[in-house]
Amino acid sequence: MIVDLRSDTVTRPSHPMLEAMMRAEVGDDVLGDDPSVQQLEAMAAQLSGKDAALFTPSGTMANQIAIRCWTQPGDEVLMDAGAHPFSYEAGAPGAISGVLVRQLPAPGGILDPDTVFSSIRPANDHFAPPTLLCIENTCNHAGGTVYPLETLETLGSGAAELGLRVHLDGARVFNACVAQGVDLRDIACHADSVSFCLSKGLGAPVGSVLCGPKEWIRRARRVRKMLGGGMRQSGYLAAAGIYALSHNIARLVDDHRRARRLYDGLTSMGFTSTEPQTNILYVDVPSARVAAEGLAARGVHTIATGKDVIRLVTHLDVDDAGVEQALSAFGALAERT
Ligand code: TLP
Repeated sequence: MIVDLRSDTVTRPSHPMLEAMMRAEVGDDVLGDDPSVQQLEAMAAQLSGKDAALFTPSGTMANQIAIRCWTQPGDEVLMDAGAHPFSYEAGAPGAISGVLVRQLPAPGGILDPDTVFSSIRPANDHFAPPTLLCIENTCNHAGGTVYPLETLETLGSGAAELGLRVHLDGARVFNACVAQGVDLRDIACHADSVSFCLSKGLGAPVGSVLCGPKEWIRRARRVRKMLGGGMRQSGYLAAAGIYALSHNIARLVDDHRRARRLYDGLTSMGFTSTEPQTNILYVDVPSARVAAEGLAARGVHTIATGKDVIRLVTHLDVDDAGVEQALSAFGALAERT
């Protein structure tokens, strides 16, 4: 059996999801008449507590539209140095929005409000004006870590006082919701805009949603068009998203439980790993490329994210048997090293 732990992006639509896609009523979303896309956007707005929402082809596009719509060229955008929009989006903030990214340290993936606010310089013609703070929840590069709600509150209210907008990259925000037992709106209320991915742990094949104020989303729609993200019968994809939001949120606890089982098994074999708060682990191995090849030979796919680190991500296509298979592949690796 193949156990694909490379990312939660690898999930395939289930049969019921495919059936929902086949039954979808569609129109032409660029012409504004796709009922399924409209339904998904209304659902996302309602879940996030924002006025409006926009269906995008990817989380990357959602983040970059947010940056573009909250800033002017020459502005400064603050984020964790390892944050996705800066570290994994191909230089897009500079290329698409002409902004400077101020990279902040974020131990454990969590920005410290004092660090953020003390890095903000007073208005002065020498300085790029800071206008946007990006927060990633859960934080991918730190191992799916979850922002405490009080920290989000402090960051959100402090940013507002200083005149900064807040965009929450919530690619995996539902993992945070489930881990904390809260609704999306309890997290999203601390940000001006929030994006979340349907194509990760929620199991849809494609798509993300960007949520925010009504007039701002109208502009975001235009920027999506500019970037080539206007889609036509995208209702088929939106139907997968509606299915995902209706059926696949609560079950994320299973992914968290399996990540914990992986952690317990790996640490008992002597491996060191980040302790999962949600569905991601970074495991230290002597040579990541060789380790990943050895695991793959046993049907366990992982990603070498550094010279001596591999990432494991649990998701709805990895069951308990898959986790045990992964642990025995690591067992064989431990014997070899
Ligand atoms: N992350 C991917 C890779 O790009 C690293 C993954 O496998 O984890 N924000 C966050 C926090 C993300 O982790 C990702 C994808 C995105 C945004 C972008 O989403 P997509 O892949 O839909 O553009």
